[in-house]
Amino acid sequence: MGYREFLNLVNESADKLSGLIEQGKSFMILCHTDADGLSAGAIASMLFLRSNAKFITRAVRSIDEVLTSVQNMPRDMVAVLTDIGSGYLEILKERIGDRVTVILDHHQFESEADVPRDWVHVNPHICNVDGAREISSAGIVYFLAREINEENTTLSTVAVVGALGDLQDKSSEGRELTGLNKMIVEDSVKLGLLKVVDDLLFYGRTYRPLHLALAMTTSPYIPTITGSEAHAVSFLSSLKIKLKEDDRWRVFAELTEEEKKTIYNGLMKYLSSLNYPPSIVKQLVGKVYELTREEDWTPLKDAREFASLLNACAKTGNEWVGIAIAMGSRGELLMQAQKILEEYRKKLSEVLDYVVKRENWQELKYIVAIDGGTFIDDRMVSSASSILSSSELLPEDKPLIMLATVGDKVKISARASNKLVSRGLNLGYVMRKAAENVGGVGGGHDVAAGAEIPLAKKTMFLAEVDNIVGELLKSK
Ligand SMILES: [Mn+2]
Repeated sequence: MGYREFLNLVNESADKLSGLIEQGKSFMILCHTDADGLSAGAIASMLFLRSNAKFITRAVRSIDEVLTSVQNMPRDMVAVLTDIGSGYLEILKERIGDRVTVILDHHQFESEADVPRDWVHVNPHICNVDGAREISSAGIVYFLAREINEENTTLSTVAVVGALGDLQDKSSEGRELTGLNKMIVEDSVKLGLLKVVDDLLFYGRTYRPLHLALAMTTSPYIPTITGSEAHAVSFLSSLKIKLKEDDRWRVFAELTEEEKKTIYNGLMKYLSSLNYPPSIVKQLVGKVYELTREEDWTPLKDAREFASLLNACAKTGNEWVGIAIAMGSRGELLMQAQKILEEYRKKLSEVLDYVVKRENWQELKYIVAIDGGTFIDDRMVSSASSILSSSELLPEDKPLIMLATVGDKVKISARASNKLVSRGLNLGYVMRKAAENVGGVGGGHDVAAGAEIPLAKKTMFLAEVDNIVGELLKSK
């Protein structure tokens, strides 16, 4: 809980970054391709834009892309890595140690000793702040941007979106952002940009017809209803919930407490009748984060849905659309993003429908592995595993290891319950060690991590993971 130390680190780093801006340096922002990464990249872009600094922004999927980008850029340019980098300090030092680099990341790192003296490294773990739950990379960049120019407090909503994109609300009772994230929420509320409401977390609670709100909600994923308007309609009708008032579609915000209870309990019954854990429904209760200045009918109104939209852009090669929207673009570009989100939703529910059938689940002694092979797009494994893990569909006592094959490589995404973490599991460590042992790379957070390994080593890798997980759980 070193919030003060963290904010001090932010202040010092803001001074260093301002120094670089004053020297007239130009910057290359390299942001990771997910909702938090794009949010972080967008806030960094606005920071440089408002500081009149020259910059370009590029989304990167792997550390290899970071290295090639840096090695190919002009020598006097400064690379700013957001939401990627901390897990690879040793490689970065070895390959680009001679160039001043800024790393703004919340993933776990091995040793701070690997950071060259003239680099800027802002990471909550340096100050014992939990980077998996209390602050996202977008939040780190936000604090830095706020320190450099107060005008950047308007970007607080984007930092909230980034944190929700990384499911940082998941660990608290009742889906709420806590820790440093809560300070960002407060900035946003003070400016009148954000409204926080206790409710059921259906996307579009104030403006979307009930059945659409139900079908479009992906956090949590509700088996057979998420992604299916038809199923949502028949479910609501079976509960005798009126979808229309006269000729107008009703919305969640106008339902009586009684009706909300009926839906909540109805979902529990429905899920257990299909043999899914009814506790999924608990994930539907919490704080709704509403962006007051966004138009109704857009996916930007609800911060969780905004995050889904950025994630969709990130995972379909449309990163620039997401970054531009997070920077404030609307109009034509927003229409385009909505289409991207629609298509991505369809694809994702196909993947999830396939996965929840458990046909390709493989239970080892300490882990559950789901091998998507080439059926699951490697860019979707992290989203699919996040959604699965937020939906309580996994055994509580085993972490999920999800795999997808791309060419001669396997992309892995791992998720664990908070309960397992409290018993000593750290997936960031597990992914790094197991990947290293088979000639790959890996790392991340204690609850969520990833790796990339050679295809030929898949079985060996899973055995390694099973082993290391078992050791960690036994040692405590
Ligand atoms: Mn992140």
